Amino acid sequence: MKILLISVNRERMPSPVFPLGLAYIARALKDGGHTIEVMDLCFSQNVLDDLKEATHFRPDLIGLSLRNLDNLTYPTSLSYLKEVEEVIEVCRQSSRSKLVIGGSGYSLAPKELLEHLDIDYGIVGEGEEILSSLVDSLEKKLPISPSPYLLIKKRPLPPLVSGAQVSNLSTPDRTLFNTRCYLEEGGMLNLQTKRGCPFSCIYCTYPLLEGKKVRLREVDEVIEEIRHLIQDQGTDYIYFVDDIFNYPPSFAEKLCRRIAEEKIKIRWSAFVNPVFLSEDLLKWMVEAGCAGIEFGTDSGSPRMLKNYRKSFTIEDVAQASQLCSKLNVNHCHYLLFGGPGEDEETIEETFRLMDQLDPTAVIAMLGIRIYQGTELEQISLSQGVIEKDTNLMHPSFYISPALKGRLEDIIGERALERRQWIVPGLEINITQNLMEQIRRFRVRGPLWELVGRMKRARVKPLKSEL
Ligand code: B12
Ligand code: SF4
Repeated sequence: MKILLISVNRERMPSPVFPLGLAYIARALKDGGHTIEVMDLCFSQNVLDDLKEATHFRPDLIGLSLRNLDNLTYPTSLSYLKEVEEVIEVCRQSSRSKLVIGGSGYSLAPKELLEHLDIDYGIVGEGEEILSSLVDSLEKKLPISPSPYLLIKKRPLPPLVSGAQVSNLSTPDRTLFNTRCYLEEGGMLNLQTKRGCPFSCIYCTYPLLEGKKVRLREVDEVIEEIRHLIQDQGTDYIYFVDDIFNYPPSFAEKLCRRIAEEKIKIRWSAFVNPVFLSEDLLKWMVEAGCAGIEFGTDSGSPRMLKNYRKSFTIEDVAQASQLCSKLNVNHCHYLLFGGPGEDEETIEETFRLMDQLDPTAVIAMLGIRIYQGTELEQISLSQGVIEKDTNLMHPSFYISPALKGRLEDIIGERALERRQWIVPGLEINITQNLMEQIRRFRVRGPLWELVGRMKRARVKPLKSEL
């Protein structure tokens, strides 16, 4: 079968992100003997013309990958749905093929999106196996095998709890993509060593998307993929997209030892959970090229960590952050302000902890995006923040009633007094223009590392003219 795969994501903040999910889909379909073409819209100068040209391939099926629904940023929330609607419109005008949609953005509100976008098929969660089976049925003109993760237009929709999970993790196929653009304009390529997260933070979608059971790849395969990225794609920096890079810690250590022992020259960064970061593991990570660590810390208040059901304590955060400072590893704490129970006192505790730890950077998000199937959705319903029929494919944010109307001012004022704080929603130390200017200097890695350098050079925090 001839299949056109389209990555609709054009977001360039905080950097353009290689569509790894679609590269996995490409691998599965190619392995099934199908002919694939890819249209990645991220760097397209003229989306309509490029899409029309792509359909000259006369595909039998068009697969759309929807990574992001919106930018998760309050109060400057931006939904990408309009862009998706335009892409679908052009596909319909220039081709008669059926449309199938998948991706993390799609999987977070699948029924609503299937209806809203009027698409033929939707696949929830990991698409490799279900899409391959759908394509086989369509090609052989056989009845489509039912699956709880496959939504079909005008058919009764199955009840959904979480997304599909594949039984075997394979290797993505990046050959049909322009990886160089991502390396040059995004400063890195990406790689996945495992899927799944066993924890239950109240707002988080990751266990819904990837499941609660951690599925590990073979270390040999990951090493081979890293070598391929270096030798064939010219990569010198990667981002491990795993929900938690250092869980289980034994796997992370095994992988880092191999990278170090085989003297593979690569720099990388990843999401890290503070509770599983021992000094030994961090030393191996540094030996293996770790250049930056991102902690999903959320808060510096013990009460808020409990409310969010985090798997670690303030002491774990302090210990892990101090370890990074001791071993000179750039590290950044991601914070969420305004969750259930947040008040001025818990905010104060968080600023105090960050001042004490003095990390390379702090990234603060205001409000928490509410998603279907999370505990935060239940809390929001019970507190009347959303209604039973609120359509969560559009962004809705939870903001603690104690801070309504004041959160932006409280955080903005304090963040501006601190050099290493980045607040995307208030455009403090981050704007698209600034990021793109910096990338012109071929900077590698996440740009928060640069804020740390600015801090050392004593540059004042930047606030854009809003
Ligand atoms: C790593 C990560 C990042 C890193 C990326 C670094 C890098 N260079 O890769 C960073 C921190 C930079 C980042 C930034 C952002 N991210 Co992010 N990120 C993730 C994360 C944890 C993993 C993404 C990933 O690579 N997964 C691995 C691949 C293999 O999986 P996948 O893409 O889902 O693909 C599978 C399926 O979705 C499906 N599939 C995919 N395409 C298709 C197509 C078809 C046809 C089918 C059938 C199936 C299918 O099959 C694939 C293979 O199994 C996810 C959460 C998660 N656990 O998924 C959030 C996530 C994707 N991010 C999200 C968002 C919003 C963002 C930002 C907008 C946030 C911000 N304001 O900065 C930016 C956008 C960046 C950009 N330019 O697009 C949201 C998207 C949903 C939403 N709310 O809109 C997610 C889901 C997190 C969340 N809150 O729920 N992100
Ligand atoms: S925030 Fe991190 S630890 Fe918590 S559920 Fe999400 S991925 Fe897992």
